[in-house]
Amino acid sequence: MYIIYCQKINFIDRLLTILKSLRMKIIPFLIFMFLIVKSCGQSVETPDTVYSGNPLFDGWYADPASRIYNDTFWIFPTYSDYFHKQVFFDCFSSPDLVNWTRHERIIDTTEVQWANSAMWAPASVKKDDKYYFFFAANDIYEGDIGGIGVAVSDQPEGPYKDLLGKPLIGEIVNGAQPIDQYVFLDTDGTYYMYYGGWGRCNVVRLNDDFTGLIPFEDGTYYREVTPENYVEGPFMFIRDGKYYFMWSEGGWTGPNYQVAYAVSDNPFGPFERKGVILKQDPEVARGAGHHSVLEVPGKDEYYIVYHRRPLEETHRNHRVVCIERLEFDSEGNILPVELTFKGVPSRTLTDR
Ligand code: FUB
Repeated sequence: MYIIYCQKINFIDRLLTILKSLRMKIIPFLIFMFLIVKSCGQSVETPDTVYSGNPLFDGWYADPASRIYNDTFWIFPTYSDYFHKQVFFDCFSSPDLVNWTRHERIIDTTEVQWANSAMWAPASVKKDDKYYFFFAANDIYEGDIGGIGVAVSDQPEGPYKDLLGKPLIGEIVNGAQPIDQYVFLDTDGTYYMYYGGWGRCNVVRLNDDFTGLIPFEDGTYYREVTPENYVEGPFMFIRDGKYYFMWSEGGWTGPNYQVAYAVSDNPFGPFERKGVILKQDPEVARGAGHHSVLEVPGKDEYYIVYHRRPLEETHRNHRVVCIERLEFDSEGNILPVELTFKGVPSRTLTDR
């Protein structure tokens, strides 16, 4: 009897010790996981995770410029219809990449006197508490009026006022159609604008209030930086001190539109093409291209926002705006992006 009693006590003792040691391990582990999740600002993906879905919002939109302003995600796209109907811009905001609010007609051709149609491919920049909205208009050819314009507002959702009453760039230089501008802030505080269609890309330096250009050291205003296979839609960002230059190639009305990139140690290149990272998936969508990259400040967390053509659509302007994660390998190469219908997990910025 006494032996059985002792064995029981022993067993309970051992059980308690095991439970104690488990608690010692589990609690720090749970705290560690909690901190990881918190530092990422996003929830761990579980069966309950809410995803953005793709497309991100209803309507035919393309060429999405994406930004983070005041802990909110913003997308400024082209309204994708016949050129003569492209006489305004809407934009979209979201606190979490899932719920999007449409802000209608943030600027239109009644405000921009020199624009009559084909208002395309915005770029957005916040500077000194003002929001600048760069756009192209009129799909110009040699001798036409139009090109790249700039407008300003006190808030991201406008309304925007035409800053100049005329285009900022209204001529064709180095064979580049003045469209598809991207405004890039370099680490030394210089604002560069990359732009160009028709397979040619220029970079210019913007002056302080974005009312004009300033020359480079050699006195020239335009520098051609066209990489191999470039068509349009340039984009630039810096990661780990490297300049990632990206662009769209192929024809925007067709299935083979795609995004490629190059890396350099400076904003002027040379930009040697590294390869394609975004393209059609016959199971999901065609013509994936004209993107922008969203970087969550202070995190190594990137998203690619782009447009694509639903498989069942044949209309050349039927393009929709989508999002995916943009990821890198250990050497800094961008990994090929998978087109999805589920998009990315909900993510707020207030708990960054
Ligand atoms: O949306 C009009 C044009 O289509 C853009 O300027 C090009 O980049 C292409 O996406």
